[in-house]
Amino acid sequence: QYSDPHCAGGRSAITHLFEWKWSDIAQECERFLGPYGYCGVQISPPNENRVVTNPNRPWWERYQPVSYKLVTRSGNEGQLKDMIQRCNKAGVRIYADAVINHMTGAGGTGYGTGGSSYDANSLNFPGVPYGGNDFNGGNECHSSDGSIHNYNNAEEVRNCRLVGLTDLKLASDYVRGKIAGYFNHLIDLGIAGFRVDAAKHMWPGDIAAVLSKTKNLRSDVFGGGKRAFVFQEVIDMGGSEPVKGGQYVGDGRVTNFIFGAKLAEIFRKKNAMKYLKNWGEGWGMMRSDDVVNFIDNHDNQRGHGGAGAVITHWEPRPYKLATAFMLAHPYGFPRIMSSYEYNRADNTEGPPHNGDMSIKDVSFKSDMSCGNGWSCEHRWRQIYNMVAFRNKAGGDGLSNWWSGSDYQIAFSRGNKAFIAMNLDGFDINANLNTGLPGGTYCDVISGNLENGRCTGKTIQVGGDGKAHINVGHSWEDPMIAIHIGARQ
Ligand code: AAO
Repeated sequence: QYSDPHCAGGRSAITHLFEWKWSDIAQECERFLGPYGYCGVQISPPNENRVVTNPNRPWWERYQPVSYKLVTRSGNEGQLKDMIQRCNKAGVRIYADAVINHMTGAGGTGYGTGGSSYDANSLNFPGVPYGGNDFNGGNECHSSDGSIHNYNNAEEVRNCRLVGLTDLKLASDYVRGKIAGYFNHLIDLGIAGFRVDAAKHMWPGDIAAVLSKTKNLRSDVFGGGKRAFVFQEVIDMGGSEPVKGGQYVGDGRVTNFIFGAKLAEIFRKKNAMKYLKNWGEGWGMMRSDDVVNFIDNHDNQRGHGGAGAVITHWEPRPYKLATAFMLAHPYGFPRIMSSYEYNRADNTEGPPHNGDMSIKDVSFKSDMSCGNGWSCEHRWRQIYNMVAFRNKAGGDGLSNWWSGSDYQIAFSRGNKAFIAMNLDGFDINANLNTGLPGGTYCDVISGNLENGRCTGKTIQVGGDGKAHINVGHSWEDPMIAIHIGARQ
């Protein structure tokens, strides 16, 4: 019911434009995401948050709600509304990061980004309004100081404070109504769904109760009777913690944290690539329709939120390979992280900003990559062309699996697309079955199809579907990928 992302026209991947301004996202939908086939965007939390000044405006202040007014560093309600409208028009869906488990951190009083006051000592949030009765306290939480310490105790994880953040009482009908009201406001603006932050820290039944109070999506945009797309942040590394991702699949999809951690081992050559043959459910991961997959996210790329040693944009060679594998493989629904550059010794640093701390515009270079401190992984050719690859592959399954050695693999997606990767110490030079109809295809890793010509390598597929595949082990991007949408 909540697991359909509502992609328009055969699109199949989303990107997280972390901390982007709404006005920049609107333009990005029109000039890039729509034309290059992205399904949608996860946006940073759109609701009012605490203004943190020490450290000065860290990225994580947006995970400390003050009210559900739609005013943040990314923009105000008018700008949000305009962005959602323009993106929907460009065929690109918007999903809000929904911080509903808690309000701001305990202690402290002040004002939020929308001018609402808060007093986290007396649990007073007049901008909603929430008061003392709307939070879990000593009756519900039995840890020594009201915060979560023991992840092996499910009650503590759900009823106590996550890193000291005041814990909303989602068992209360009033609180459920306020959250559903916030969701319905966003649904009225044309949003397609929600990333539910800290879902591990809420009871699945409470999330279900909130969702049951939400309206259908706008029928003028999505058609009648459609429910919001819901993907819940549950860090489940398969260890001993009692809270498991699988407990949440009744409420929508779940973020699949093991995915990036396992692929990091492979693309750092700590586990052979040939074992990817049965990647997906065969590796003990959740059902394909229950997951959102990603190589890294805004937390684990900067050492927050656990979940192992992932590969990030700071290591472009393995990152492009891992991302290409994620997009080429049929398992699950992929999300591409789009980051900004930050001082890696200081993992609190917020987005690129101007002197007055307002967020800097995203700027662009002639090769379509970004400037002004924005990394824009979603604009890397090796990544956006693999989004097109995935869209073209559609519902076709994995076929023609080949592994030449531990770190050389190739496979096709039915008769639509084919990829080969090489992390071994010698080249791939093999005659492989691509599954594709005969023709001259552009390798979309090394170039594009422009005015009917390939700007990078070309690959000749014979009438029998076979092609000579060469992938050099020392190439900057040791892979080739071809699909029926890029033929000379
Ligand atoms: C800030 C300050 C705090 C201050 C607080 C309140 O940094 O010092 O106390 O304000 O004033 C973000 C930041 C936080 C920030 C917060 C609010 O990351 O630093 O706190 O905004 O401004 C857990 C949750 C998960 C959460 C993650 C960060 O389960 O939901 O922590 N992620 C989301 C967001 C995130 C945000 C919040 C939630 C809050 O994506 O950006 O926080 O809205 C284990 C557990 C995980 C747990 C981690 C925490 O992980 O399994 O559930 O995540 O611990 O470290 C191995 C294990 C792995 C384990 C890991 C670490 O890898 O396999 O399971 O070790 O122990």
